[in-house]
Amino acid sequence: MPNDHSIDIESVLQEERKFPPSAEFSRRAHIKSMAEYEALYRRAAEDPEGFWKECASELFWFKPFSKVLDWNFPWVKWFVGGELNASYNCIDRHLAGPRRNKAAIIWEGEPGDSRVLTYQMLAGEVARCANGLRSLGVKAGDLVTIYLPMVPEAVIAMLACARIGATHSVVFGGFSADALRDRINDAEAKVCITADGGWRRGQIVELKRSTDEALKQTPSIQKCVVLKRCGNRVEMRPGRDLWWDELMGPQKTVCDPVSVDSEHPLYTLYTSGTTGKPKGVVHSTAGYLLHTLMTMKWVFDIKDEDVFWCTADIGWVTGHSYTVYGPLAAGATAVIYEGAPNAPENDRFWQIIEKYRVNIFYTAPTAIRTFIKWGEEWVKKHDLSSLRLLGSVGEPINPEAWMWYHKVIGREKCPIVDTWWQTETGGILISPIPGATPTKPGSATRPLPGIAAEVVTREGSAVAPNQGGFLVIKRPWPGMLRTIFHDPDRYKHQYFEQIPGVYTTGDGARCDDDGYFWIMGRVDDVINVSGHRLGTMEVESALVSHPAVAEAAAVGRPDELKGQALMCFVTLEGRRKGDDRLREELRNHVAREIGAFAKPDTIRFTDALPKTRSGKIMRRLLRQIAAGDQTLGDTTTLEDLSVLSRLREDEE
Ligand code: 7RM
Repeated sequence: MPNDHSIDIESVLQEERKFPPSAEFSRRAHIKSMAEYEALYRRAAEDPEGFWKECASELFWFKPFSKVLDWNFPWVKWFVGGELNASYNCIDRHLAGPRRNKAAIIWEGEPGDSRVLTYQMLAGEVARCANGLRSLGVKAGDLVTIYLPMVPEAVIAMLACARIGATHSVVFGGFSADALRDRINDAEAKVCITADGGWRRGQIVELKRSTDEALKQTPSIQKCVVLKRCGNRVEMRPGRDLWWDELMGPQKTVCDPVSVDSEHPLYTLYTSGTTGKPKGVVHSTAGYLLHTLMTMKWVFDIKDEDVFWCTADIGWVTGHSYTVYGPLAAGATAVIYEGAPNAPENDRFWQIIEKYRVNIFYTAPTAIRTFIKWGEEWVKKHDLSSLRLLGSVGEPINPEAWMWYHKVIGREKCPIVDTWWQTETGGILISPIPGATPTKPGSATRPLPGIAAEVVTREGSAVAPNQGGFLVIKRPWPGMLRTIFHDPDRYKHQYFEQIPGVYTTGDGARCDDDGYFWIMGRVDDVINVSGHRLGTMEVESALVSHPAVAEAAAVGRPDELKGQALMCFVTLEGRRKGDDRLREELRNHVAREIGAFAKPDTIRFTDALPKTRSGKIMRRLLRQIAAGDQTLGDTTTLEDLSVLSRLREDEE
């Protein structure tokens, strides 16, 4: 007898709209039709190793691999015995042809300064930096922490590490001294690269000051390289601190790339930590690079003439994969912007798109919801006609935000790729193929070729269409993480022992009759109301579909009667103020959209929600606030600490 508790999350929201790509887009796309996608998917499913072997010929190898896959559950090796260099693949191989003088990076500083680096120029800068690091004693296998603003030197430093076989650990420039210290110590980094400061909303973020604080307790650090960006006064400690310009300036502009093993750790990156202690996700060289390169073609349909802009910070995996490694491996032109979207005014992004005639724009739902709040007039001031493709990443994009993105930014002409992936997956796993897949607002649609995604019960058996469950990946893929730095047990336990035999993503999802995936939120965040297990996404989506609501977060609060009561934190559109009438209206609205059982017990209006630096709502903190906890655990990943105290002051 099928047991009821095999259904782990109920799905309660329906979305019927469907948007096929235009014939014009499909005709020019790398993948032109669903038939073509299906054939590729089938080919990869039937012969994964043959498929990935063929893909791997897109990389430049110093030594060919002898075996495609070595899968010793849960430990994986891809392209066994092969040797290559990531910086060679991202730079040198483009120098022999017409890409030599093409812009690799178009950089825009917040104050309005800008820089363009061609592939040739990038080659010289990376070589200089690689030689500079070498002169400090950095060699293959060493770890380098990079704590920089969004400046070209961040990319240069990453590629320079890759060039000499050092493993980089980028720490987001908005992190505090304590967060930086912990990450340096976990990585046991030898060198730290930072800047005097970075620009953010017209203010200087004093990075060197935080670094000094952090380096008081980091025994592994031998040298600290300091880039001059803002010109603010900094202290330089003799013997430890060196100016970037003085170190790199005199270096040679050529540097032989170190040939590393396919599995050599290219980088470690600490995850955003919405659930607690940060962990260092380790990525390989060959598999990771291949994954980012293939997805640039499949998902972003990248062409040589495109200007590609991913707005993510380099301190987030999205910046690693889709500002640095993916675009550069593909020989593309990537835009990098240093500052805030509202500096000096709310239209900065649209101004940048117009200025550089950006073709492909990739951002996060949290940003889109902010733009909606700011109003269309900021968009209307600019010519966005260069855009041909839009992307979203980081959270489920609720259908309301999707439609706004489609109409206002995409002028109903651009396909939207809602790309589902994680720090751990290295690159995109589930996403529309823009020239093929008819999109449905709110769905990341279908898995990419080679990705065996499925929705299953806690026991690991597939659930029926439209039933919620755990999103898992059943076969290894090249871009997957290889381990957690210094913590292989955690790698094994967290990802491979939750559900037997598969990679557990930690997300809840459902798959509809067309095989489209709908991400319902983190399974840790699932709310259990009177025996109904609800994903956060669907309740939040229902709230945001009300015209007064800009953003919402749903959490469970312990309740004697129901087990959990449904509590929702809501921010409103524009300057609207919340009152009891609106509160009632919103509760009824959710009941109408989902059902009476999902009617929120409490709605709390707030001017902001606690988010990670990459814009994810930290429901863990809201849950704790809802439960009246006084201690909130790790808050180092929180974007704006003051949000928390404001939320508490608001308590009724
Ligand atoms: C790239 C990134 C991963 C988590 C993931 C999801 C959520 C990301 C989407 C999404 C729904 C999406 N890495 N997530 N993309 N949920 N639709 N398109 O975000 O490690 O920082 O976060 O983010 O919960 O597990 S991450």
